[in-house]
Amino acid sequence: MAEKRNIFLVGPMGAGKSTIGRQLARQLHLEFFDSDTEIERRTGADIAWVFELEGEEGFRAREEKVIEELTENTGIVLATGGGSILSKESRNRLSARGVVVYLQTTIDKQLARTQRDKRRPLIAEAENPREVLEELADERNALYEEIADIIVRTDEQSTKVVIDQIIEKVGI
Ligand code: SKM
Repeated sequence: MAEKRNIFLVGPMGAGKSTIGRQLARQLHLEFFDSDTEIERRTGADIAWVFELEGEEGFRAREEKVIEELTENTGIVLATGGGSILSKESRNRLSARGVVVYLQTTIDKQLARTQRDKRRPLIAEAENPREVLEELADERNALYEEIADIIVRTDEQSTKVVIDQIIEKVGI
């Protein structure tokens, strides 16, 4: 890359942001961050525990702060939490400070990838996780689209093919 740009991955839980982000960063020799991991590192607690102790509101405040700080870097790949785009400030920062890649997938894939995951308290306890994911999609898909520079589907292709598409579309 001529100038070190940032790549920010947005999309719902289970879209593959962390897995794809880590490999994409390795391939491009960029540093990788994951906002959920960063919150866990700073609090010393897993995401489910942060939700339990501080509620979703407390978690969102932490998430906004982490996005604010991480997006100040240059030359990073950042996998964002699925709900990080709920914050207008975070949407503005992501749009302004890097190329935003929206990873799209199906509800079926999300369900398969998020089973028994300590980082997904919003669906872990739900009686009907599919319904929750559908509601979240209704509420959030327009927000992902609003800030996306590039949209890539992750449900029908391998991680390698997704990464090749991102690299091609970003024009790195
Ligand atoms: O940030 C975590 C947390 O479980 C909340 C979330 C969401 O709201 O979609 C997604 C995860 O990445």
